[in-house]
Amino acid sequence: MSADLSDLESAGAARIGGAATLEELRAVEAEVLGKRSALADMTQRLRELDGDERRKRGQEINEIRARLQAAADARRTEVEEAERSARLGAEGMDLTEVLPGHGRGHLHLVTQTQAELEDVFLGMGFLVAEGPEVESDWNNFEALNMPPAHPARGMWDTLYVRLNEPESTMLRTHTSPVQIRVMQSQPPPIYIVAPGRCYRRDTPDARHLPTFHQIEGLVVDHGITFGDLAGTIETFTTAYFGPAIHSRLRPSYFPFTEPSAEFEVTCAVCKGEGCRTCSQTGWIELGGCGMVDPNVFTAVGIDPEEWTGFAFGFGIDRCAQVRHGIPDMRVLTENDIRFLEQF
Ligand code: 2U9
Repeated sequence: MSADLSDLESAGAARIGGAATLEELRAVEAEVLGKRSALADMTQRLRELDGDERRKRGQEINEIRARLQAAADARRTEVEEAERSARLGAEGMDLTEVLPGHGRGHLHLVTQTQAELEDVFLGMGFLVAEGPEVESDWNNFEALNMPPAHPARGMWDTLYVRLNEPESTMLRTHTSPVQIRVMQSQPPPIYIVAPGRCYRRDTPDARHLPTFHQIEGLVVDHGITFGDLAGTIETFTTAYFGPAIHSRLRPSYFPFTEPSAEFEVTCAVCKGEGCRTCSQTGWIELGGCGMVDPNVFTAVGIDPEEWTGFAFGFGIDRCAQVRHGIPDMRVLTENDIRFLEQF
């Protein structure tokens, strides 16, 4: 090939390769391959040559045109792809923004507390059981030794649901119906905790929420005693709050346990010294517990002469409040990011 054609081809290929946008490429194509290009001019001048030389040079020009056209087509594909990715990058939405693990967003303190409590009880050999938040009167009250119109029902201000007979269906006031369902569906031995959301017709204040979270435990086995209950409460307390925190029991009353007790833990604020939070007692009330009443066993078809058991219950929100020293529980429902970000 003659030197002028070879220079023309390499110059044209360099121009095509350097085109950065589709618009630039269109202009370069017209300049290198168009009617007013040097290549077109050379084609015009072929007629000045004669015979064999004209044929040979004409063939070379055609080959160069074909190679430059192929180079231009290949470059177009590259530039189109680059422009498309740039456009997608610019227009794309970052949907990962609120996913945990990206440094932004995390589980709510109450959810974290529930998971930690479940871990503690799983470590002690309990299983986690769950049930519905809309419950029957029988599961929520009657099976728990509270027949209709029993005065103890007044301990729970109940939100009823307009379904079936009036006052037969409700938002559960505690997670105890989960234990009723478990006892009806499997024989002892039973070692379970039931965490979940509960509802009461209450006015919110610093220590109460009308929608709150509870975790209740139930053990049914041969020869279970009040000593097993006290030991379980103490083991859980030190595992969750740390070795400086202990528990104690005081006599109380619940319709579904006999005997019943309230359990208190060392005040986390003053470590038992006595302060305003614990009214100078050094103790904070956390929940209730007791030996399962034989009437409850009879209601679910478990023989109270053969089996004994204990149960306990406490608020998950209250647990988070005690451990983190939160003065007013209402912040747990307000979704103020300045509060939530601290945990
Ligand atoms: C069955 C039998 C017995 C669970 C118990 C308590 C005492 C208790 C409350 C404390 C504060 C819940 O968060 S709270 O409102 N709980 O005092 N709960 S004994 O007794 C049961 C449960 C299920 C079948």
